[in-house]
Amino acid sequence: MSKAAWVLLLTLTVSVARLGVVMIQPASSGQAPIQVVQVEMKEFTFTPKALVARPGQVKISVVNKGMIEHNLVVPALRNVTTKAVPPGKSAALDLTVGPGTHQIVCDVPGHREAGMVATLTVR
Ligand SMILES: [Cu+2]
Repeated sequence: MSKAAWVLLLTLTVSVARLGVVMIQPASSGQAPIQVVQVEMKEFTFTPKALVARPGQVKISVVNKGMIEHNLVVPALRNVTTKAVPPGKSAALDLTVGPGTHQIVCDVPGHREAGMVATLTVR
């Protein structure tokens, strides 16, 4: 391939990548969000404790590796929450987030107090 063709190909690839970022905007329902953040829960922690995402649509995919039920709640986002996740099960939470640091908690009674908190930093 000639050098000019490579440059053209590279330019096209960059354009497509930029389009992909723009398409984070919710175009239609049922479309898969671009960012997926994986989180594990157990007694009494989230792993990782510091999540990072870009502004826009984020899917938090959470698995319960503990022995009892947990959930994942974002109090600052109108308490958007997974349902109670039984041991060994997983759940997902679709969010649209802006820049900032949002606290994440498990709101099963006593769990937040026991340290079951994390942060989602959007930047
Ligand atoms: Cu919990």
